[in-house]
Amino acid sequence: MGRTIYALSTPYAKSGIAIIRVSGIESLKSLKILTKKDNFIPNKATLSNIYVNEEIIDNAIVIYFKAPYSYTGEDLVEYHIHGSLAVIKEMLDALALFNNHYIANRGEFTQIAVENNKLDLITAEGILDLINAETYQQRKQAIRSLNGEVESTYLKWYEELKNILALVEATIDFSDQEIPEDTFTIAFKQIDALVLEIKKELQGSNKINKIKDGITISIVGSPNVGKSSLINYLSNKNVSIVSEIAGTTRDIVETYLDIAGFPVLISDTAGIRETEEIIEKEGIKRAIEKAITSDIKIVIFTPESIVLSNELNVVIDNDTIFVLNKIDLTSNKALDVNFEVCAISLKENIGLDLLKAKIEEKLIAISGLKENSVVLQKRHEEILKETLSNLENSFNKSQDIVLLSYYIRLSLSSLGRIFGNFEIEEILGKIFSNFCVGK
Ligand SMILES: Nc1nc2c(ncn2[C@@H]2O[C@H](COP(=O)(O)OP(=O)(O)OP(=O)(O)O)[C@@H](O)[C@H]2O)c(=O)[nH]1
Ligand SMILES: [Mg+2]
Repeated sequence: MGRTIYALSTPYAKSGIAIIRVSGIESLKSLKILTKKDNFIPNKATLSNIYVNEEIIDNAIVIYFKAPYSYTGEDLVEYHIHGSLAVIKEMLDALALFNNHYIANRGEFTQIAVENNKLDLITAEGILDLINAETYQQRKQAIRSLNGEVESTYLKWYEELKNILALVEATIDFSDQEIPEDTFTIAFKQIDALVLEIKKELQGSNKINKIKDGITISIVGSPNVGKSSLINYLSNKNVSIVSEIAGTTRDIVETYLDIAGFPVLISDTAGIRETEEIIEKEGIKRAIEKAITSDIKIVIFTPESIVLSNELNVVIDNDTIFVLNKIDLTSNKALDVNFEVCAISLKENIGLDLLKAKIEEKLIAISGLKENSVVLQKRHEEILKETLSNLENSFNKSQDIVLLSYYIRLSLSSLGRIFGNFEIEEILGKIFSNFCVGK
């Protein structure tokens, strides 16, 4: 007999309502005992007392979902109890005492749902992403995989590969006769197109993965130009010390931000100048290293110092935003520079909305959002890379039709793993261990 599992599906914290889910063949039995009621109509919410040791511990809404019409496909009961830490604890303790009731492992509800074909693997992975999404853009990405957008692309490729295989294998069957000349040509053309598509998807995903992992921005420039003032303004916090003394910031000061739904890690750095001071020197070295490795660089000048020092020149690339701060100090708005500059005053609040719009524009460009790419799961990425290498192998073995079909078969079987076609047990454990308990 299968296990009956239970878990708190909401956070273990004081809240209005907490939900405990119980899934498995004995879930109805424990429900009846806990409520002292016998008749439960599936899918119907019922207000009921919960009894533990003859004592009423809560008044809760309970819902019984009859197999197979539940999230897991098993009999499933939801207890919507009051979110008191005492009630939650007593409920969990009471459930633990029932026969064959076990606390659920991470993601076990969803794993059972996949095993019972209530969900496919790719959708389950999308659910995991959705739960982990912290910003608007991350949530949007997750919903795309939940809606089957990713899956339909994979399915299309799978079908195409099957057709190519059919074409090639049909030729093998006639191998004692003359192999039609154009079989190879057609097959290679189709494989070539598929290889290109998969490569494009992988490249797009590399870019857009930043939506998942976070985009890094660093603020660099000479001392005293307003770098720390800018990080404080953007983060709306006093993260970095601001002073009129040049060389205030030495260490890298970092903070997490949500800019237009993008997860961003932004760094304030030491002002770059010639110095013999050993600590400042180290700070400047770190500032340059940080800037070079950041996705976006914000380089700040002031009207009195619009020069690109050699050190700053090193960090500049296509993803650099040039900012001219302290324009309140000058009446001369005409700038003698050959690059686009965003003129602002952090003191007088001038041009800041434009700067923010510029940063957003860069975030969109850098994240591949425009190309409509999709964030690929690491698992999918690995499978696609393997499929690609098998497909590319098939090119190399082009002279031999039997080898060609062998590599197409290999490609098919690697791609098939995306849908969980093979080695299901092995991958299930890996995926679901990232879920939270109760899901
Ligand atoms: N007039 C004017 N002063 C500003 C503006 N922005 C910042 N400041 C002042 O400029 C000084 C330096 O600002 P910070 O933000 O500490 O400059 P920084 O680039 O971090 O300097 P270091 O850490 O020394 O490299 C402070 O006194 C700020 O108040 C501005 O737009 N206009
Ligand atoms: Mg500073």
